[in-house]
Amino acid sequence: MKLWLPLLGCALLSLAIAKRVSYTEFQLYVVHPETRDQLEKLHELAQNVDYDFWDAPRLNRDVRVMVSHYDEAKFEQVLDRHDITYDPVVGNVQQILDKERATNAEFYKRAKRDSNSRSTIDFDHYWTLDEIYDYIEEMASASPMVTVFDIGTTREGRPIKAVTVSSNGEVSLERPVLFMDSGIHAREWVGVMSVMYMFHEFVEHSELYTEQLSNTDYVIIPVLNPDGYVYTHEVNRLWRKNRVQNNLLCAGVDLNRNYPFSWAFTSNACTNTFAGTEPASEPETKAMIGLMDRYKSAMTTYIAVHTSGEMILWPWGYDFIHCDNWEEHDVLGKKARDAIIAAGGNEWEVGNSADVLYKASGATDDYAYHTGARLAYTIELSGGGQNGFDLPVAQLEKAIREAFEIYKTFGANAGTLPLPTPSA
Ligand code: 0X9
Ligand code: ZN
Repeated sequence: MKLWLPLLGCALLSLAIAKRVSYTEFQLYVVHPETRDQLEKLHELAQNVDYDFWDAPRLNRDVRVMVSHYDEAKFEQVLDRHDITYDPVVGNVQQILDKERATNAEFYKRAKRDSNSRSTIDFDHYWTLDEIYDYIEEMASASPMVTVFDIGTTREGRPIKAVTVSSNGEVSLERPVLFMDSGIHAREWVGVMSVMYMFHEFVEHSELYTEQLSNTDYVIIPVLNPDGYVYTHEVNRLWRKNRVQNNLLCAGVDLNRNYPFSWAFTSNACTNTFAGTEPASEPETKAMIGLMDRYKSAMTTYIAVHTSGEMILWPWGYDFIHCDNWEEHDVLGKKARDAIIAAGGNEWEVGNSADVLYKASGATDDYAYHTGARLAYTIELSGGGQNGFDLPVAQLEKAIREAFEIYKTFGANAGTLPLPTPSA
């Protein structure tokens, strides 16, 4: 049997390259843990590669889990044994993905037809990596506020691009910087779109945002995992990690477990949260660390943009420890939450990352806080309910406008903060 494994690996690999991954044979469950024991059990199941948890298990919350039809009976048996209630909500996950793809393709075609020489700038469809890169480059040529540069190259040879926005032109390091990234998790498209929306508003309608732009500079990595992002557009919509080939069977490091602060070893390279072979093993991580190093003397605020769950989370995330200035984080987080409510959104949860969500080591937020950002948040935007990461495009604009309320609140605040004191 052993001899066949490499062959099987190669076969799977070439299949993955050639063909779009299909989720016809996958079932989506909504599971509802009601006791500590049940919660514990779900945390344990989340480590199993056969079950794709779309949400972190939380008490008395709906948790979406995708399971192949092959593993269904086994999964239901475990849930029954622990009296965990569940509903099988979608029998064929591919149907959701197809619907999103069709609408997206339709918008894409229309946008291409309508635009003459301009890049696509509608928020009615999910942008491809090329669209994102074309747009920021175009803005860099058109606006003195914008600078674009490459901060590294991925394993598959794509550039990782950063873009800065400053009403002074260049980021001088003499005034506060708000540093942010999205797309570290490939499938979390809504986050990327929200950042592109902010960029678009700040650059093309800058006169409306003097409070945000007059004393704050922005350093943005719109897609921190370009290989993964392209892979979600072209092959597997539900891919999360980067695309490094770990071994014959499994690819991908979870870049949000790869940072060299409180990095924790994980043994199974096939899991969705594989942390890499060592801290900062990945080129995307190295690129981001380099960029943060360059701006850290002015970085007052950091935002990691993710989906989903409607949460504003503050450090630490690697353990149940509140960071020193957690109250300052909490007050500002709640201000952003109020702005979302005023704009017609839900009441988001604001709190400590480990308490509200779960403990996770080696993430960007803890790294940024450790590096000297006075305020460091992870935000989890609105998701698509039973559609998972496929928020229908009809709801996209609402979700990105809500995120924009956070960016405006944090952006205005960032400019009022003193520059970090250099560490000895
Ligand atoms: O698990 C993650 O990386 C983030 N959630 S997601 O569902 N988008 O994958 C949360 C990271 C929170 N930060 C820390 N725990 N440090
Ligand atoms: Zn994420």
